[in-house]
Amino acid sequence: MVGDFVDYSLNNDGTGVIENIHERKNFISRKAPRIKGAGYRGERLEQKIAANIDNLIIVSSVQNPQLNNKTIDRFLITGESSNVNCVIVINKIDLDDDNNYKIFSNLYKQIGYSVIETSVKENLGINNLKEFLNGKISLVWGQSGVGKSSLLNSIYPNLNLKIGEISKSTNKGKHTTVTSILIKIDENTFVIDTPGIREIEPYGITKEDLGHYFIEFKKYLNDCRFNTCTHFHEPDCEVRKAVENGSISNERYQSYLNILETIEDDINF
Ligand SMILES: Nc1nc2c(ncn2[C@@H]2O[C@H](COP(=O)(O)OP(=O)(O)OP(=O)(O)O)[C@@H](O)[C@H]2O)c(=O)[nH]1
Ligand SMILES: [Mg+2]
Ligand SMILES: [Zn+2]
Repeated sequence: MVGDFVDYSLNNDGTGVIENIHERKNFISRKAPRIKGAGYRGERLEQKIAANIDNLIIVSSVQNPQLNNKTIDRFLITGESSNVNCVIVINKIDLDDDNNYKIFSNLYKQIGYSVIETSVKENLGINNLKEFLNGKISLVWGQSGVGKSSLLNSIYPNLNLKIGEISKSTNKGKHTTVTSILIKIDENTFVIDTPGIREIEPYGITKEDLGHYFIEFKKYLNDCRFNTCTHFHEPDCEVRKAVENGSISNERYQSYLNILETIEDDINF
């Protein structure tokens, strides 16, 4: 897996053989995309993305493709469930004259996340993002076309990563980056550019656990009447009370319900 520490032996011809993979501190994965013809209930395997990550840099863009907070939430719970520090990047702020994206950056800041607003085009927020990458191993993840490779090129001008166009008909990217690569910046700094993905479905998360990965829910979880509470229909649910009195944002709660609904009871693992 990208990011693994391995022992290997080197052959005379320059090829090598991996002999041992060191224990992983963590790894990020998602459900593999649906296979055509397998049907809705077809088996969904785990697709492992990268291991030993310090930062999950979740990149979205205000337009082309349009910002979707429910998608950001899915990336967030993937990171939270793997114990990785999550950082939210909102790119292409030059495309939003009315600054509507501020509603979402404020929402996530309020919850306690680091949110970095950037524009590659107007060179905004680039140094700010660079500081988060310094001395760390960071996985840069998001949908196709949000500007992952552009941001890395702009932070590290020597990289020359391939940049793609945005489709005029769908306003989405064209899957320009095709494989995940780990790039060494200096002795202590590594970044992983990844191919943009179409959908993000977290892997291996149970209905009972989901609430733990919405970090602002945590302080209410122990006070629900049932310890198996899924914060949906159960009586005396402290999470629902917090939504009703405004302590938890309704946007986030709707996002929670939306993900809860997609977790299959029986074939999740
Ligand atoms: N207006 C604007 N366009 C940007 C910005 N950042 C990137 N773009 C454009 O967005 C398009 C896609 O950029 P990429 O860097 O290839 O996106 P990506 O996320 O790496 O896409 P994949 O490799 O397909 O996952 C390119 O046309 C970039 O020029 C920005 O801040 N503002
Ligand atoms: Mg790319
Ligand atoms: Zn509850």
